[in-house]
Amino acid sequence: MKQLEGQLSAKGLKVAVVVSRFNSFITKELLNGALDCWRRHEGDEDDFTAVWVPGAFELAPTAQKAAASGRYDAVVCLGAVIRGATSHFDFVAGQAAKGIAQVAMDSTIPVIFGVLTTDSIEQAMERAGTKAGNKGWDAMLSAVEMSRVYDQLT
Ligand code: INI
Repeated sequence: MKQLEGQLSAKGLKVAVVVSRFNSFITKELLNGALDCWRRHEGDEDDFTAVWVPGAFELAPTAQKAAASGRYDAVVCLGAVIRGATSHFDFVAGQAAKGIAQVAMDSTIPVIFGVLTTDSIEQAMERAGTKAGNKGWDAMLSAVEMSRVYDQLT
């Protein structure tokens, strides 16, 4: 049996992290988690670019441009859509997920979904570095792994 899997080393990789300003008290923590994961997996801080956008709705089109630029080995999208904070939660969350999935399908590099969609601020805080871990950290680990998988498939 042949098996293929991605190594968890970011050595020599370049990443763009598209991060939304909306709910920035949460997304800043997701970004910190992503950077921590990058550093702990041999990534160079100079090869980590954060791209700030207004909200989750803007993540997909910006990720598409970053992926198409040819400058990065992976793109990570970070955001927080909180039901209690918006009457159009389903629209914003759904569009972000659909848009990022579409960009991921159309790109030659991995495009990773690191968007929290929660019912409450408390649930978002739990996933941004408190009791349920840090979704930004997890998203970056997926980016490193998937970049190494794609390396072997192309
Ligand atoms: N953007 C978010 O990232 N999270 C939210 O919870 C949110 N709410 O509540 O509406 C949100 N809205 C802004 C949206 O993403 C766009 O930035 C805005 O509509 C401009 O296109």
